[in-house]
Amino acid sequence: MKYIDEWNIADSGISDDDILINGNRFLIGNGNLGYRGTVEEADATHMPATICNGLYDRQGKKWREPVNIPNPIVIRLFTQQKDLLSIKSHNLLSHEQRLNFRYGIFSRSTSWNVNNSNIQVQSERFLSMDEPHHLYVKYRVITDAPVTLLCERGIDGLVYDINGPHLIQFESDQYDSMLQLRCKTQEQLIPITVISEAKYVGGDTVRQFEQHTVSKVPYIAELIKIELHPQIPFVIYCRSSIYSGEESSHSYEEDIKLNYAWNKEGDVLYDRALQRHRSVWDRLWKDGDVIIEGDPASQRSLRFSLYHLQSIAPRHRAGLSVPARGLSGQTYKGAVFWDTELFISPYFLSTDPSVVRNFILYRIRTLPGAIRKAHEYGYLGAFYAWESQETGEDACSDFNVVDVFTGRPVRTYFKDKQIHISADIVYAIKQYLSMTGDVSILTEGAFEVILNCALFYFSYIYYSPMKNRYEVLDVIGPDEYHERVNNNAFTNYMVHFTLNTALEYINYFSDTDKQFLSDKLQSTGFLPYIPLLYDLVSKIYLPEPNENGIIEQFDGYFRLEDLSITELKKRLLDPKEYWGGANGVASHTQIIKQADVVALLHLFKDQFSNLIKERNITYYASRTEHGSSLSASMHSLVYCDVGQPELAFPYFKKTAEIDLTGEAKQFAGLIYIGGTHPAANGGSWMSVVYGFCGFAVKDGTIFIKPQLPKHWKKVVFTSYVQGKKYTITVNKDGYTIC
Ligand code: IFM
Repeated sequence: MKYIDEWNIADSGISDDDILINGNRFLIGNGNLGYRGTVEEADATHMPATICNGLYDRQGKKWREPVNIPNPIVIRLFTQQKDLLSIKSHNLLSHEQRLNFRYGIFSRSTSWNVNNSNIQVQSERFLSMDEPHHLYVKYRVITDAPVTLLCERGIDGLVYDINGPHLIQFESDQYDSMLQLRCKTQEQLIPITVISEAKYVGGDTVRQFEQHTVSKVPYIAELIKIELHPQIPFVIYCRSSIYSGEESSHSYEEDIKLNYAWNKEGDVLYDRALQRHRSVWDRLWKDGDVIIEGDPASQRSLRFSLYHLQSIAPRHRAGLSVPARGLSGQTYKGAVFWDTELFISPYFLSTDPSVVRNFILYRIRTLPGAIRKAHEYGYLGAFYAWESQETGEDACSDFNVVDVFTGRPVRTYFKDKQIHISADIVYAIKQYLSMTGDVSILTEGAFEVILNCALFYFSYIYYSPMKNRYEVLDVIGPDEYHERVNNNAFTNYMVHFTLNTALEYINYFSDTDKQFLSDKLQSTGFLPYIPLLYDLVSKIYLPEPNENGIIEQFDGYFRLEDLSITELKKRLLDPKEYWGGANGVASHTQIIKQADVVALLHLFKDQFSNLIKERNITYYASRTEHGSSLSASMHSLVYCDVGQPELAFPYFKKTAEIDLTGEAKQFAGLIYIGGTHPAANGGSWMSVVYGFCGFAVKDGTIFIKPQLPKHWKKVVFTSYVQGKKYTITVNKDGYTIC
């Protein structure tokens, strides 16, 4: 990996591993679509992917997952002998691909030796931030000696799928330079239309079109014969359009009209589209950038993280959220986890609260699915999907990992027992309300979400008459290695928080809109439980620190074997074996997967003293594998909170660099889990703004507690609070807010 400057990275790797990792690193996206950073000649083995936010499919009994749309930008060059010029060709001279993450522009420069002439391809592409359905490519070929090449430009329906194939009923069409590939998803027959249009600009180049379609559906392409003259470039300006569902149903005649314009002046239209795209990015960075002075590497990795967040933010359609691996592929079934609410939302809450509003609308829209899930388990209210797709049904399977020794699926209880998910959503709603004051979201459905989540916990928790307290039994906390534990401190505090929040907004509506309150209490079935709410709030068990100041992660945790991670690793028989579940090496020890008590200390930082936070982070940090990308940021936040920014710094680096270095876990058991890490990206912003700058908002007032790492000089960031924009500058000794 080459770091060119603070907005540009490059890589020249061509191995299979490089191709896989670069697919994520060089990803471009516009909130609607994500397109992996693969080269134009890629076939399915490079795992190119075009992912459309919110579009899922199921093949047979396999996992539902995002649909990988037919690859809209296949451009392949062949010699006259029909040898493909690819990054895998023996005659490759050089290859480098770049990402400009200021503007979400992928580019590549590759050269080959063909019969002693040096052929160079330079291309650039962007997924328009201005037009959610359009992907633009400029592909330029130049040579230093006369040469004849064949060029194939097409749309490829043969794509890589984890659990596919997902696409059926292919049809293709060609009109002039416009190619169309239409198909449907297997499960719900959702129509997909992919269009590719090209304007060819050749200067003095003589082109002989052999315009015909390669009709072996699902691939459609146009073949061109190009006579290249030295130093006279041949350029393809390509516009791809991708539509699914109702958006697919535009008229072919209309497409033809648009294509007429593209044929005529595609080069000019390309430049205009690029300009518009860049101005949207300029606008996004105005509020969304964070400046770090004194540490170019941190500046770069933070910006790279923010780039990834911006390029997956669903701004084009109401009620969409962000999958845990963004729009980088099919990993984790493209599902929305708690990552959105607790790790991704904070960034947008400060820089563009409308995005968080959309996340909440998504949870409002999927509330019926959460109510169904609660019902299926015999509970009341809303038990949100651990892995949520477009309807809120839980996509999480009963068997999330595979035993490497037997090849058998392992029963995991993530979906059944990570009940904190409902509370995480309530937590995010509360943050949104406190930061924006936008109470309208409550009457648009968020109040019902809160009531239903509280109701779910009513029906989940148990009263212990002996202890005269309510307990939360049989759960999984954030640390997924220890399943089905009792009184996970994180979960108990979150349940308490939810009940309190329900109470707060019941009181709010009791003062402001009694009719609305009464309607909602009736319709949600909450009314009979109001008296219980007070009892629950006051008697729920909130684990306290022990005599050493440590909060036990769950009942009995301290009795588990206490050993170091190094010792535990020595017990592994296979590097890919799963550490958790019934038989995992970590399950019967105090080694945990990710921040758990530490996450609790961050979320409820005002409820614990510095001493308690210090003791707990010291205790748990050494027992945490950080097997989840959600872990490092929480550690950096709590280390900052206790005034130890130098200890926080390596955790910040880890979370901020995850998608730059690509050094993240690629497998859980035998299951591929690679892709981008939006939660870690959001975590890097939190580490800087909440952590090193000590930014907090209480009752509409901004608080700053600067504790920058020694080598940082200054941080500048933006935050909206109650609709007003503030620019905050933090340096070693102080800060300004204006
Ligand atoms: O939500 C996380 C979970 O906490 C750990 N496993 C991966 C999920 C998606 O990022």
